[in-house]
Amino acid sequence: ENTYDFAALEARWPAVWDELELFKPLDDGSRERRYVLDMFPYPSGDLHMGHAEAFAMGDVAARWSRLQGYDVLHPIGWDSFGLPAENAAIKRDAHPAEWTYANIETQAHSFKRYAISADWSRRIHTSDPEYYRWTQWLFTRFFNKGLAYRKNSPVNWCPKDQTVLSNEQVINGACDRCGTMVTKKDLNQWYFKITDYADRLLQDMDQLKGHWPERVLAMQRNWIGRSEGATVRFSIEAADDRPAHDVPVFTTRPDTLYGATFFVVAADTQLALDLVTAEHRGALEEYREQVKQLSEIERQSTEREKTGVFTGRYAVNPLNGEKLPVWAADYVLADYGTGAIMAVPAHDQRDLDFARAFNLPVRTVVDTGAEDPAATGTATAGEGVLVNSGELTGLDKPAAIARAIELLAAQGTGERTVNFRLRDWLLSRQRYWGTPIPIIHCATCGEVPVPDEQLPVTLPEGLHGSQLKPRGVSPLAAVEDWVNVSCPSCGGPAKRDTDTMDTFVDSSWYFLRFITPDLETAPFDTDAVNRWMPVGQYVGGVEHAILHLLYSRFFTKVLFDLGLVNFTEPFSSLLNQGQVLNGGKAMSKSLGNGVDLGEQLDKYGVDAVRLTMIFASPPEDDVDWADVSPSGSAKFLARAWRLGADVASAPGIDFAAGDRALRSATHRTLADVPELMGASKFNVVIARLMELVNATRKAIDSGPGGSDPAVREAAEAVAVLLGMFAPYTAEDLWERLGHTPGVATASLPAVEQDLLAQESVIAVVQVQGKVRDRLTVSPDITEDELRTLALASEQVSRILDGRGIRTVIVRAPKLVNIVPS
Ligand code: ANZ
Ligand code: ZN
Repeated sequence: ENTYDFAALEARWPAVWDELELFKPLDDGSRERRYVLDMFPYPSGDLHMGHAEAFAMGDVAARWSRLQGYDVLHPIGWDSFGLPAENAAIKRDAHPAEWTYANIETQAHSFKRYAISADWSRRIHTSDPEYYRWTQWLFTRFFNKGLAYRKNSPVNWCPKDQTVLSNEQVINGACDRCGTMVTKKDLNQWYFKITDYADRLLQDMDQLKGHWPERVLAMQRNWIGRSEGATVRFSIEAADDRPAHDVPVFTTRPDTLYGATFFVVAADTQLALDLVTAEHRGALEEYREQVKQLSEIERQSTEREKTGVFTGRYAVNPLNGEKLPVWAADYVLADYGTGAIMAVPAHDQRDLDFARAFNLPVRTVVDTGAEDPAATGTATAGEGVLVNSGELTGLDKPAAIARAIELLAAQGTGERTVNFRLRDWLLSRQRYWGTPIPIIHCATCGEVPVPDEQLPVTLPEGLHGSQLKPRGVSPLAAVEDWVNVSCPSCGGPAKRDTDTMDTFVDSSWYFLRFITPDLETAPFDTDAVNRWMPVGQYVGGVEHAILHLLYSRFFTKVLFDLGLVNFTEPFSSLLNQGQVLNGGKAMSKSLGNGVDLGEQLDKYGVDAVRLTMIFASPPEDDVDWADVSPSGSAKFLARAWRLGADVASAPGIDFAAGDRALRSATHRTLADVPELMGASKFNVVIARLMELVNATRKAIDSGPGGSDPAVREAAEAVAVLLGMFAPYTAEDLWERLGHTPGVATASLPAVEQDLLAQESVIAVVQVQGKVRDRLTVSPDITEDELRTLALASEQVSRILDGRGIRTVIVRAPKLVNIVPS
C-alpha cells in the first residue's frame, strides 16, 4: 500500500508511543538534563489554533533536545482554578469543577492527538487538593517570613465581576476579563511583598539578557520602574484647628527645590483628610467624591483639565524656608512615592498645567536655554545651569542634584532614595474557585497560619450555581461550618480566612511541581529540582511578559532565600511564539474569522497542521492562516513518506559507497540544522528538508536508483529530522525503512566533514557572447582566479587567434565574457 493516509497513522501510533514510554526522562545522570516547558494551558474549552501554534513550537524544542542527546523533561498540566469556571458554573447552575475537569479531559485528548511529546505521567492540575495543599504550604512560608501580609487599602474593583483586581489585571482602566471600567473600593486584602525584591528582580535580568526577548526584558524593567532621586521632608505648619505635620515627598529633581511654588497631596488619601482645615473640608470631601468616579487612566491623562482644592495649609521648603500652599489634587497618585509632591511648574509639565489652572507662580531655576515656561506653557526638563537657587546657583543639573542632597542630609530633612513603580502583589480574591488562604483569624492570637498537618484547607463542596454569585465577600463566608474552627494556637473559637488566592499564585511554582509531581511530603524535592531547573527553554505568549513571568521570578527568589532551591532565575531561555491570525487579524467571534482547530486536523491531518504552523514563519512571528497552505504541507508529507517504498536496501548498510552528490546534500543539511535550530529558525529547517526530499526522489527516479546506499542515508535523515515537526509521518516512514518504532529517540546521524565541501560548479567562458569553453570550478572561486583560468583556456586562445583583449567581464563562479580588441 503506497497511499499516504494520515488518519490511519493517527489511529495507530499514539498507543505505540504510550507503550514505549518514549517521553519519560531517565533522570539517571547518563545524559545531560534539559527541561523544556510550555506555559501550561487554562482549560477554557477545547484546544484552539493559538494552542496549536504555541504547543507545536514547544514540542519542536523538546524533540530537538532529545535528538541532541539530552535527557528531556517535557511535562504538561493545567492551570485549572479561575473565574471562567466559576462564571460558567453560575450560568449553568453547576459546580466549577464539572466544567473544569470536563474541559481538561477534552484538551488532554486533543493534546494526545496533536502528538505533544509530553511525559503524561507528570500531569498536574492546580485545582486538585494534592496540588493546592502545597500552594497553601508555600503561602504559610511566605507568611512566616513576613512576605504575606494584610492591609486595608483602596483596591481596584470590577463592578461587574464583583471582584478585586490586581494592577496588572487592569488594562487601560478596564477589567481585563470583562472590559468594565474599574473603580476603587476599600478592603482588607492579602498582599505578597514583591517590592522587597524589586532590586533583585531588576539586577538578575542580567542573567537573562540575550536569552529572553529584549522586549520582554524591557517590559519587566519598565514595570519595576526604578527611579533614583531623593526623599525631602517638608514640614506643614500648624493652622487654626490642625497641628504641624511632617510630610515627605519623593522627587527625581531635588536640584529644582528653589523652583517649588506649591505642594500637592493626593486627594484620595487619609493624609489629605488629616491636613485639610475645617474651612476647606467640605470642598475636599466633595472633590474626593468626584475623584472616585474616575478611572486610573482618566486620572493620569495629560489631556484632562487639572483639578484640585486648597487645603488651607502651608508647607515649609527645607532649603529656603519659603511657604508653599498645600493643595489636594488627583494628578498626584496615592500609591506612588509618598503620595505627595513638591510642585515645580517651570520644570514639570503636570505641575505647570496645574499652576496655570489655579494661577500659581512659575519660577525658572534651571536655565536650559529654552524660552520661559511661564510664557510658553511648556515646562523645560533638560540639562542646564541652576539660577535663582541660593547655594545651587551656577551648578549644572547633576552637580546641583548631588549638592541639594548633601544640604538636605546635613539638615536631616532628606536623603538619596530609590523609588520603584512596582507595587506589592494583591493576591486576595473574593471568589470561590481558587486556593483558600490558609490563615485562621483568632481574637486572641491574631492571624494564625494553618499548621502543615491540617493542610490542605479544601474548598467546601456544597456550593454551586447562584451561590457562587459575586457579592463583594467571598462565597466561602456563607459556609458557617467551614468558616468556624478552633484556633490552632490557643484552641479558642476562630474563623477561617474566606478569600482565595489569585490564580497567578498557582502558576508561580507549577514548573517545580512537575519535577516530583506525586511527592506527598513537600511541594517538591529540592535535590530533584536542583538537578532539572532552571527550565532550559520556556515557551509561551508575550501576553505573559509581565505578570506570570515576574511572579515566577519572585517566587523563585523567595524559595532561594528559604534554602529550598539553589538557583535564582526559573527560566534560562524564553521563546514568545507569535499569534495565529486569519486575514491579517486576530481570530475573534465578532469578526467571524475564527478557524476551528478540530476541523483543520480532520481535513489535513495533525502533521500537516503542525508543519504549516512551523513552516509559515519563524516562531516569534504571527502566522496568517489565510496565507498558508496546509494542503501543500500534506503533499510534501506524502512525498516524504513515499520515499519509504522506494528505498531498496536494508538498515545498517554502509553508506560510504553511496552516491556522493546525494550524500553531500544529506550531510550539508545535517551540518546546518544545529545552528538553525539553535537560532529557532524552525521554518528554514523545514525548507531544507523539502530540498532533501526532492534530491532523494531525484536520485531514486533519475539517478543512481533506490538501492544506492545514499538514498537510504538521506531517507533516514529525513525521517529523524522530520520527526520534530510531523511525528506521525516520520514514525511511519522510519518503520517503512525497516526500523523499530521510536524515531523520536533515534540518534541524530553524525556529520561527515569530508562530505560537506560543495560540489563543483560549471563556469561558462564566452568570447564576444559565444560559449567557447566550460570550466569545472569551486563555487568559492574568486574573480581573479576565474579570470586567470579563463584566459588560460586553450579553446579561448584558439578563438582569439592572437588578437588582443579589450575587456574581461567576470561573474564568479559561473560566467566569464571576453571581448577582443
Ligand atoms: C519635583 C520635580 C521637578 C519632579 C521636576 C519632576 C520634575 P518618576 O520618574 O516616574 O519616578 N511624583 C512623585 N510622586 C508622585 C505621585 N505620587 N504622583 C504623581 N507624581 C509624582 O517620577 C518622579 C517624579 O514624579 C517626582 O519628581 C515628582 O515630581 C513626581 F522638574 O518632583 B518631581
Ligand atoms: Zn488563638
